[in-house]
Amino acid sequence: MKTVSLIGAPTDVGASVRGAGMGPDALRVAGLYEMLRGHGLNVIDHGNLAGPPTPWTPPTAGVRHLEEVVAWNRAVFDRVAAVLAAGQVPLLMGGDHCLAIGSVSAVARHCRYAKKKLRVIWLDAHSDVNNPHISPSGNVHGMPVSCLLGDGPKPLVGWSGEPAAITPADIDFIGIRSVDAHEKQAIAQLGLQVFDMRHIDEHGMRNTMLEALHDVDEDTHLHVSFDLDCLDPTDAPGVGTGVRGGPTYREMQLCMEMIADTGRMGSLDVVEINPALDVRNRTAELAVEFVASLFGASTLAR
Ligand code: 6HN
Ligand code: MN
Ligand code: MN
Ligand code: MN
Repeated sequence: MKTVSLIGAPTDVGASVRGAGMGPDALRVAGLYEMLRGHGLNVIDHGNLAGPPTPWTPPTAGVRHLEEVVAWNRAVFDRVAAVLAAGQVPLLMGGDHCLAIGSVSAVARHCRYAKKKLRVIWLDAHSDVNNPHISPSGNVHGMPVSCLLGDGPKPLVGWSGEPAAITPADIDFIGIRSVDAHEKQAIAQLGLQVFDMRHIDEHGMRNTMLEALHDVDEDTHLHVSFDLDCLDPTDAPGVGTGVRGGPTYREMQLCMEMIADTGRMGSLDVVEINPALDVRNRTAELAVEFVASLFGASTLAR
């Protein structure tokens, strides 16, 4: 039986809006553990990782809270690596999206040893491909993809044991609708596969996901990095950087179901839930519904 390991990382260190640090408990209150158990999975809740408080200082050399971001990601990296080594599926409960640096780096290292092909699906309103030279905010939750591609603040690069944890061909973005001016250039230069909302409008979620998943095979480890602001803020108000015009509830469910159908999801981040901005824990409850679908809880037996 598959074992899913829940790892809480209660921090908003990579953001400028406070509150994402309460995400892990919001997911627990919404019944994440019980839902996974109910679907026949073994579940271990490892509790919350520890790390420094967020200092709320302005950016230095284009980056905010670098030292603290490194400390939190180090804790995430170590725990995700241990969970993968034990043959379990790590489910990182953020926290803000900067934590994907630690989790995806650990997954990339694991895939190299296990001789697996890593594919990353980035579900987000944002492309998160800023770096300190181009970021308008200095917030590291807008930079994780660059760090993973080998272009970020030095202390956040190279953790997988290679100069870059992933190559541009290894990652597909779904739901994007907020891209900063210099990020647009980076996307074009790197040739990143960005399925933005315009693409989903024109081709539908089904065709979009067929394209995004086309090269997933039995040797693939699929990592899903799920930023809750991918959803429309009317459905998911509890996020710090919401952008209107997201996929509908059913489009998002189809996206999750098609990922589940591959049978290759080996690790997952659930990030950017901000309970301080939420309405009666609606966003965490929605996250639990979508995670259920990612683990195969479709309407009919298939
Ligand atoms: N997130 N592009 C903006 C920035 O500050 O770099 C927003 C980033 C949001 C990041 O939601 O994970
Ligand atoms: Mn993000
Ligand atoms: Mn986002
Ligand atoms: Mn692709």
